[in-house]
Order: sequence, then structure tokens, then C-alpha cells
Amino acid sequence: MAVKQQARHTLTLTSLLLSLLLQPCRTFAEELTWDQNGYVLYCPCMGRFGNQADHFLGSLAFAKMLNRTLAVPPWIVYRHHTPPYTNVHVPYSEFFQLEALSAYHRVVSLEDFMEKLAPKHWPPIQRKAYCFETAAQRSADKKSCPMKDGNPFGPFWDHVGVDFDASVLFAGISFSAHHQPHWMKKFPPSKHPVLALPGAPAQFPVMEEHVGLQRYVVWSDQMVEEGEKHIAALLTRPYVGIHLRIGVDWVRNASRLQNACKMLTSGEAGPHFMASPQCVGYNRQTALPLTAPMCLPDLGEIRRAVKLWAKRTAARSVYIATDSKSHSREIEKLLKGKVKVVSLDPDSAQMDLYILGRADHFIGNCVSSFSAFVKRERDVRGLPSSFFGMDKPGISNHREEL
Ligand code: GFB
Repeated sequence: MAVKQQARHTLTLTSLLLSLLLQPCRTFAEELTWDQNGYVLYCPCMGRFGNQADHFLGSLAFAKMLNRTLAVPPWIVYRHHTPPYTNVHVPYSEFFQLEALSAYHRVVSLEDFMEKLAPKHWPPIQRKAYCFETAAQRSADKKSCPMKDGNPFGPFWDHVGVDFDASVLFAGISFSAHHQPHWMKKFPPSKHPVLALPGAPAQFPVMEEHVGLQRYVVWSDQMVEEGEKHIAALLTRPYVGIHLRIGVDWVRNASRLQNACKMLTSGEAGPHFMASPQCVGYNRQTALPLTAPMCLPDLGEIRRAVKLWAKRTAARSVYIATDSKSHSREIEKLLKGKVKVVSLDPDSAQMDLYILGRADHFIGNCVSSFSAFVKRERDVRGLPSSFFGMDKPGISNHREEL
């Protein structure tokens, strides 16, 4: 018996040693070693948290596809209306566990990459930027990648202390799996060890095949602790979590962008608009219609959906995450004061996401990538979600009534 145990022990040690030896880059140990397979660096320069999270999943997949270590960037948080009235760069690990990503692929935080690896392996004179020829057209000489032009680009690379000395342009190549051999041939890691890109090497919204990568995005212990404290203090289960994306920026942007929420009523717009594939379906041929209330629910639709799900789940609380008004009075009245209606004050985007993710039922906004983050996380955990204007994702209310 003891011999068996000893043998098992030796085997475990051997496999541990083997896995450490085979892993070219030790991502979480104090001393990092250089990955000969190269690195991918990018600026999460498009949109706010939800957009950045969509792009993050695609970038993670891209790094794996090229077998390069992903230098995980900090989140860019725009704090232009509250102190410090500027962009804040929040390390990935403040919200999520960096280690959990390594179950999928090799990663290192961009901050560690810069501090511990770049001085020796990517010194200032070797810092090349890589971008599409079309992007370089925006620069004065039309040959340089506009890595640091404007906000958030400049402040991002300044934050990590990077200036670029040269540009490498490319065309006729995309970030999809189809072009994997092209990337490998064009940019072998021996000659191009660090692919530093001006934006995420990914699509928005996240491609269907990368939605499941959400499982590797695991909340940090600190977020879990804080989130669970809020839930215990404020909410009684079962609780319904709702995301109200109805603020001025949404109304303004969603009506200005190509397929305005407004146009949806007239049927002029297609079903795919921002994050909407999450509820209408990714396949354009079979996608369900995207209706105006799915994009911008009015109070009538908010009341209808909350009443329905509060009843179906026998909810004892409702948690409201909102980018503007919470409509909490109206909701309290609607539920006849029998259900506790709660919002966090002051609110925090990530804490709202955490609490929505843990709700017994979630009602989101189909077009918002902020909602999409919650929906993906809940899908991973097998928790139910619906959307305003669509009670069963993939099945429109209209059809259900027929
Ligand atoms: O996350 P996000 O990309 O989602 O951007 P969309 C919306 C941001 O608004 C969030 C805040 O990152 C938060 O900072 N926000 C929205 C909220 N809803 C809530 C909420 O319930 N609670 C809290 N605390 N904050 C896209 C933008 O937003 O909308 C694009 O990324 C563009 O830049 C487009 O503006 C129209 O996909 O909803």
C-alpha cells in the first residue's frame, strides 16, 4: 500500500515537473522566463468594459491560435466625470484571476511583461508596432501605425511605458482561424517575437465559437468576497437581477449608429446590432427580429418583464443595475411592496456585473455588451437569463404568443 502511494507520489511529482518543463513561460511565478513562441500585446482601445471583455475573449483565442503568450492588458476605465477625471488602467487581476486563464492558454499580465521581461527581451530600440495598412493611412507619413494617436491609445501605451520605433504593416489577412497559417508564415516568432497591435486582434461582438471562453474569466477572490457581502446584506433569495441600459449615452449612441434602436420599429434595421447576436442568434439567415423594446425598453416593457419573472421565480428581491434611472419606485409599486427592490449606491460596474451574475434570474438588454458579459457568465454556470422584449433568448415573445 505504502509502495503504491510512494509510486503515485513520484508519478505526480514527475508529471508536475514535466508540465513545468514543457511550459515555455512560467506565468505566475516570481521569475518569468521568456517564451520563444512569442507574445501578443494589444490595447483594449474600443468601447468600455463590455466591449473590452468581448474583445478580450477573441484576443485570448487569437494568442492561442498563434501559440503565443497573451500579455493581458489592464482594463481601461473612463473616469471623466468623477475623480481622477481621466482614464484609469485597472490590472486584469483586480477584477479576475489571471491564473484561471492559464487553464486555456499561456498568459502574463502586460504589467509583468513590461517590468520583468521587456527590459531584457523587448528593449526600447526593438519595439515595433504591427497594424493594417489601412490603419497606417491615418498617420502623417502613411507608413506608421497610429499606436499612440489620441485617447485612449496614447495614455494606454504611456501607462505601460512604451514608445514604438518602427511599424510593420500588413493587409489581406484577418484575425480568424482561416488565416492562422498566414500569420505563422508572415510573422514567425523568431523574427517577430512581440506582435504589438493598436487594437484587439478580435471581432466585436465576440465570435460565437469564443463565447464559451467566458468560463476562464473567473472573479478575483476580493470581488467574490465583496459581492457575496452585498448579496447577503441587501438581497433575499430568490432574486431577479435586471440591467437597465437606458441612459443618455445609450439613447444617443444607439440612435445614431447605423441601425438605430428607433429604426428597429420600422423593420429597416437587420437583427444584428452591437451585442444582439447573443439573443437573436448568430446566424444571419435564421436570426430572430430585433425589436425596439429589446434595444431600448420603455417603462411599460420593464414593468411587464419584471412582473413576469418576479412571479415565475417567486422572487423576494429585485436587484437593479442601471446606467441612469433605476425606476425602483415604480418597480416597488408594481410588486405591491412585497418584494425588496435594491440598487447599489454608489454603484460600481463590476460589482453590478457580479451581483447580476449570481441572480436567480437575469433580465438583460440584448444589444448591450455589458448585459452580454452577465449572460455568458450565467450560461457557463447554467443559470437562466432573458432579455427585455424577449423572454426566451432565441424565441421572440411574439412567436411564443402565437
Ligand atoms: O460595458 P459597455 O461596453 O456596454 O459600456 P454597452 C457601457 C458602460 O456603461 C459600462 C456603464 O461599462 C459601465 O461603465 N454601465 C452600463 C453601467 N450599464 C451599467 C450598469 O447597470 N451599472 C453600472 N454601474 N454601470 C456600449 C459602449 O455599451 O454602448 C460603446 O461600450 C458605445 O462605447 C455603445 O457607447 C453605444 O455595450 O452597453
